[in-house]
Amino acid sequence: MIDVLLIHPPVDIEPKNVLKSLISPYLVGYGLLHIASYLKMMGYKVEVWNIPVAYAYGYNLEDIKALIKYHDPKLVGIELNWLHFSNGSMELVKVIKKINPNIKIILGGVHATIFAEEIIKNYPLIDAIFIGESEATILDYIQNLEKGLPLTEVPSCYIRNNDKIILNKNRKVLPIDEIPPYSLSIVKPKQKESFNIGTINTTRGPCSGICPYCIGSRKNYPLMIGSREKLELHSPEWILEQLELLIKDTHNIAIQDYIYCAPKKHIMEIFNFLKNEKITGLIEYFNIAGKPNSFDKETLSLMAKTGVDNIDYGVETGSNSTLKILRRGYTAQQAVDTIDLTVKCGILPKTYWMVGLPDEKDLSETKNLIKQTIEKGGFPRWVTPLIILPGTELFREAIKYHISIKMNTYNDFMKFSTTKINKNAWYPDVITHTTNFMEINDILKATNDLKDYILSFKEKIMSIFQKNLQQYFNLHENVTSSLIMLRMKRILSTLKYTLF
Ligand code: B12
Ligand code: SF4
Repeated sequence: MIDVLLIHPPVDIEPKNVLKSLISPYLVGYGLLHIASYLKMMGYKVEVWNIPVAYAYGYNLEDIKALIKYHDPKLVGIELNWLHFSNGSMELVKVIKKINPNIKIILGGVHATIFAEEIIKNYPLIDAIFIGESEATILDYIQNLEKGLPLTEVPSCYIRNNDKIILNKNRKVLPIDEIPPYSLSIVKPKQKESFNIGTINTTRGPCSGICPYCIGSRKNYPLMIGSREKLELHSPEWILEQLELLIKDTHNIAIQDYIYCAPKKHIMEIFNFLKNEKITGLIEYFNIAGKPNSFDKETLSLMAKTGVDNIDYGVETGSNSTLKILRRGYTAQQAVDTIDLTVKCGILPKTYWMVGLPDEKDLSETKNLIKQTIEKGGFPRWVTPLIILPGTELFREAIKYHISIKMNTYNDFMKFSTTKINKNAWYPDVITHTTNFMEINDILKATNDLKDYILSFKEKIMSIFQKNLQQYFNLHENVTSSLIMLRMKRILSTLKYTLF
């Protein structure tokens, strides 16, 4: 018997549908893994299961039921962090309660947080939904459960108490460096290294930016998540400890949180520290998220010397007026300059683009910027329709932004879970809104049109990339030319068929 079973759920309870998921289902959120590490550190017996990977390895639903019966946990925590897991999570709840109605089932993660009240009201088998960060609060829940103390005293969560639903609005989070780093080896079944990216969580709390569509903006975060007052950063020592744990299982490392919004001084401190430790020689792929204009020459050069070999830049659009409406804090020209500088510093810049943005009439300015960034060595990675989540400023003030919201409820968003992938990349059911200039079909057409536009430069993108390779290899001795070319070709070959 174990104490806690933490589950990364399937998109669909039927194993045969695992390959048909609209958005890739295999990745476990590190939030769940930090919770697992913390509970283990506090002496609890914990298992983490990745059901989509189990399905891909040939497990069936009966195997999953057998697993639950065998472990007979007191508590099951289901990760509902991303919108495409909503259907599978709810199905899984039914399966578990049928095996043993006494097992407590709790949910948490960003998507569960956004729709917490609606979910707990409509799904009576769920015992509690946790809001925002949950290491400290889950510990309270288990301890109260064991001691027979009232669960309604657990902070930051909706609790079902007999027929009533109670929200305890108090907050409780751990001091940031007391959250233990996680190890990928905690997850079962074990994944092949090529699938494993060890993502380091360097920050918690709201970003300093105010992009109206982002749940992390300092305007949206307090209303939607609210776990911390301001952006907090892990210390360089903690980050090194996390990195050392991750490279036991993978040589692919990423930082995808709001580090790019942290003050330069902190970013420099972290990378200087890692560079001196020389650990980065063991890394083959080191990816980081960024926004145009967020890193200067000194920072980029230091990152490159520390092993960072590619940066994901959310450029989003080439329209200066839309960039202003979205309060992105850079112009189209600054985006070009950022790409140029990144290449010169020996890092590969990948660019991300969005469609369906407020006040965007046609995409000629975006096409123009895509072309300019390609010429400087930018590698277009993703084109995706904007998803407007309930609670964000764009959602709350839709009229001001000339937007008409089409998806409001948890059930509406379940379409991200039930829609199957198709060859034409045509998904009208998951477009969340229309704009003053674009209906649903226009957003889809424009997305596909941008992808075709990018692919018309395929040869040019690869030849510029090849030209820049020498500069790149000088700094990244672990990356071989065949590996990197394969990676880049794969990006271009999947661009057309991936939407989110
Ligand atoms: C880092 C990140 C990623 C990384 C994740 C790496 C990893 N292994 O986790 C990468 C780049 C891979 C990623 C991918 C995607 N992401 Co993302 N990501 C983020 C980001 C920017 C930061 C997360 C973070 O660092 N938070 C700090 C950590 C520690 O907190 P946390 O993850 O929320 O975990 C805490 C709580 O949520 C809770 N919790 C989590 N799980 C559980 C489980 C239980 C049982 C309980 C009780 C509690 C609990 O406790 C945790 C610890 O305190 C968030 C924005 C945000 N602010 O959340 C978007 C965000 C979560 N991502 C989002 C999206 C849409 C995606 C993608 C679908 C994008 C795409 N088109 O592919 C994919 C889906 C990934 C998948 N599974 O297939 C959306 C989710 C919106 C939604 N409602 O679903 C967000 C909110 C961004 C946004 N649009 O504003 N993402
Ligand atoms: S800068 Fe990035 S993280 Fe910050 S509010 Fe804007 S999109 Fe969100």
